[in-house]
Amino acid sequence: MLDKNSPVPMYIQIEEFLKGKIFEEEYKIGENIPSEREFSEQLGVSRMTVRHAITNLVNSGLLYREKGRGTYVANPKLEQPLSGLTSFTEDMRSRGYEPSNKLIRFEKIIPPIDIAKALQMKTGDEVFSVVRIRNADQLPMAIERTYIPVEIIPDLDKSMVLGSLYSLIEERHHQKIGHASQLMEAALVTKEDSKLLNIEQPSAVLIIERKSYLSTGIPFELVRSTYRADRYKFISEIQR
Ligand code: 16G
Repeated sequence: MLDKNSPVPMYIQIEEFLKGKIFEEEYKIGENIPSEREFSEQLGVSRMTVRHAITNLVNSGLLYREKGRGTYVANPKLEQPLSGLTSFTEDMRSRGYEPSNKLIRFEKIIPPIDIAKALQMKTGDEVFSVVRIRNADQLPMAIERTYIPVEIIPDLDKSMVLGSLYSLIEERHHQKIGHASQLMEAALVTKEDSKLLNIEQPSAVLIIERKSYLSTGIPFELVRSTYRADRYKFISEIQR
């Protein structure tokens, strides 16, 4: 199966061998693959070579590593359109995943000056500072750090942010969500976020900062989201 005399490097042969097992579904989505040690014994190559092959497949999104647990076959990355102003809950439901949130922080604070400015608030006005891990079918997809002016939802409490913020605004508060501006950048996951997202360091993440406005033109949220780059692709339609 592996040809030590071939000019094709051993790690590439192992990559092809593993890809074959994944495409033939011998290793199924979400399943643990054998350890580096097991492969190196089975294939008669060094662990370094096996690690090289596995790392390449992790980088290309076919496999992912979970801290202290092993390597798994990844779901194909989720394709997230960059066009509509949709919520996480809507995005996941439309794809057949069950969204859930883990609340990491919920505080009422006086925001740092840059946040107050972005949200067009007066000095001394308070915001809710909310940190949530957003899961799809129990798997962490992103961390969202959200600032919401207290004035927008004065009675906001912990239990409410365990559900959808957008439906709270639209259905309970009968406010219309209008538009948003977004910026996206690549980064390496921080130590804190690697724990929250259950990924290794170093791993790539995508950061999206969204400022959203009610249809009245008043900003109602400033959100910094950290998405797992091994779970997401962002897509958009463009025209000439
Ligand atoms: C999305 C939004 C975020 C918004 C959240 C509301 C991006 C980059 N971010 O994740 O700004 O707060 O949805 O979701 O898309 P929810 O209604 O499920 O709480």
